[in-house]
Amino acid sequence: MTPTNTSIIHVIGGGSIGLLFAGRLSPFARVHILSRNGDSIATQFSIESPDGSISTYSLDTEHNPQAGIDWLLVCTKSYDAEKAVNLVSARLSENSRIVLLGNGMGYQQRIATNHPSSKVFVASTTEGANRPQIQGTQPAVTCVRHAGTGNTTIGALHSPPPHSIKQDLLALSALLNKASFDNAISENIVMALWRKLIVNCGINPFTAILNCTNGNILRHPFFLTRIDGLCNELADAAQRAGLAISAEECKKSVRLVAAATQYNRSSMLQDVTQGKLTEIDFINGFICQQGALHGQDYPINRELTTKVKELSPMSPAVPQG
Ligand code: KPL
Repeated sequence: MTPTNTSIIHVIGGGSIGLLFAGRLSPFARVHILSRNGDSIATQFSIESPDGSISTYSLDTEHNPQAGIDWLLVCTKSYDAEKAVNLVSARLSENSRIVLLGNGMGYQQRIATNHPSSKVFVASTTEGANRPQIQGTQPAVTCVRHAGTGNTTIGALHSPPPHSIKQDLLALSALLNKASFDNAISENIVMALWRKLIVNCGINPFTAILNCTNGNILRHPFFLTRIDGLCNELADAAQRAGLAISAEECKKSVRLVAAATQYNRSSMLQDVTQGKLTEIDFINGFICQQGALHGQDYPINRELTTKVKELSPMSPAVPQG
């Protein structure tokens, strides 16, 4: 069944990425946005494309807010994802597909374990979206800026995926194509998540600590004196998880993405400047947790985690395992 006409997509997490996906999917599927307490909310917002054109979207509340959920797109911050899925757990069944579209690692497997009867998918995206900081009177309609076109890798957390899950992945990919999201299906989404995690570990904390855009970290002594050691630690952690990647490859990916997104303010820098909790526990903090499982200390990841935590409000305790 394609998620186009008969299915409904519920998007939980109304941040920039959530609204970007909700808006762009809405001409091709029925889309509802769920609030932080799980209620369906009517939402009007506009999306400014990278070419400057603006599209406006108006999504209604759902008619039957108790009905089962077909597709749940979880676009919250990593530390809110488990809570968000739990909020609607009474509406989930063996027919539900949960798609986790967030940064970092650690929570995806816990959600799959805690919701064994639902099908759990992961979407790792490099689409860049933010809310423009507007001085003075705020506009009546929320505006999301689609800052940079990226690509989205999707995959299932079930290994090996049964036939029905492969069909779901094809359907999801077809829907993303319709909405012009460049995407690919990965047979090994966990390794794809690791690759994205390595990039986030090498960019996000530096931008937050140095208060600069992604490209500007590349010349900074704080970055230059740590990147080799950091990449040794990242390669070690990734290799222990089964990803054959060298420290040199980690460094190349970090440098490449930082240069390609040089004018971006990373999600972590945005969180720090807006006084929000960061996702550090699910990025460099996750690497430290992985090290602890193997009796391995990763001092540079530990230092970056500590420094970022000093910049943002207290993080809630992260469940281990
Ligand atoms: O994913 C990102 C983020 O900001 O979280 C990068 C790739 C670093 C782009 O800014």
